[in-house]
Amino acid sequence: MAEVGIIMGSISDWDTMQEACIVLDELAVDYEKEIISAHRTPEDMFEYSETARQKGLKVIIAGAGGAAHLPGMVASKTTLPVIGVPVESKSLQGMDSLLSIVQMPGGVPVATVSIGKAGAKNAGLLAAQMLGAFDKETAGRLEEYRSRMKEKVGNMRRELDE
Ligand code: RP5
Repeated sequence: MAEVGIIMGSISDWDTMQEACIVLDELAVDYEKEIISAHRTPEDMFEYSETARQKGLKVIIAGAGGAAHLPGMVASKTTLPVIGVPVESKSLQGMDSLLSIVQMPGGVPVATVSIGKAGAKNAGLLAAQMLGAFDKETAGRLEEYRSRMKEKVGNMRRELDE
């Protein structure tokens, strides 16, 4: 059963948002993904947020670009943690998305990650870490993930010395 819900405003966000899916696959965390637009399908957005908990979701990752109101609006209708991914926009390189997502007024938090693919990857990792706070198996897989990163640095050092 999916524990992480990944939503995005458009198919054009998928290139970015798939980074969250890739890392969740690596960590064997079940997730679901859907396109839900705050301004084009607002009813679906509210339905998704209002039913997320009863479906068994524990964390929502929401990615959007431009006037990126999806993460904040989803957060307004659920007390599940919401992680917002600012998608890089063409006109303002994602600064618009970042500021739209990060500048939530006090009261309804959205945990905002960095712009673009690195942000989406970190959103996946952060969601797994939230689950890992209550689940030893996920926590163990996160430790292994960190060990693999450490090994890669070892490889870089050997490459540098060659
Ligand atoms: C937002 O508008 C989406 O999240 C996307 O980042 C942006 C552009 O959408 P498209 O015009 O590519 O569908 O709602």
